[in-house]
Amino acid sequence: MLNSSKSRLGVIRAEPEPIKLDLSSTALVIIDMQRDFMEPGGFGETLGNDVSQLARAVKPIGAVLEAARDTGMLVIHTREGHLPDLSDAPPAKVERGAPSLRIGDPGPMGRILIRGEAGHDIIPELYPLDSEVVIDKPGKGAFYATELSEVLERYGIENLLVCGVTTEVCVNTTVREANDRGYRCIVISDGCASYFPEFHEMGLKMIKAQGGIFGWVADSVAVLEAMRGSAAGE
Ligand code: C5J
Repeated sequence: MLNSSKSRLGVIRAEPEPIKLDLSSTALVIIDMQRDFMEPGGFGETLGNDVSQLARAVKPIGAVLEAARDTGMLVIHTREGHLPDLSDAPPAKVERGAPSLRIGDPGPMGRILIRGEAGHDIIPELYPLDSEVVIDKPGKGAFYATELSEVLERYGIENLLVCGVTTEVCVNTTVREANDRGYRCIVISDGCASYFPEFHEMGLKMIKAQGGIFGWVADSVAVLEAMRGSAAGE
């Protein structure tokens, strides 16, 4: 059940400074925790990446997801992918680079990055409940060509706890889109990961620099403290 009527204030120990939030108008947004990015044989690996780099984000996300479910917070999962006929996949994206398999090609988890295929689905550890929102997106940002804005407006959401993969690509793009739309974004540092640890670090720095030019950064422990504290009425 969603806790939307009563405000529930929480303070998150974040950088560049602590942020006080009404957790009843806050959603958890989990970006692209799909087999295609996380497992061998998927889109991420076709690009030459070491997918084991992303595993570290699963546990912290799982802990925040459990707290969100316990406290009735709106949970939104996103999935990057394309229609089977590739009508929403720009040729400039499909033709880019020299991957071992291109978007739409058959791979060990079905067609690469295609909706409905096994590889496109979310990993079992973080699988959405039927009651949770799943946004399918053709791009890196979760607002472009999706219904995300309408969903957030419908639930009266003003703040986003953002995590997922990869830090500098889909997490950063979504946070920038959200920031321009007026949302306060708190990025969960250990709930994000990149194939390139140095991009992860820089991706987080870019968000919190200049007084938090795109948002705030906090680890999962700080986020959980605020969520659990507010649930206990502190
Ligand atoms: C990428 C994503 N890296 N979810 N997608 O292509 O970050």
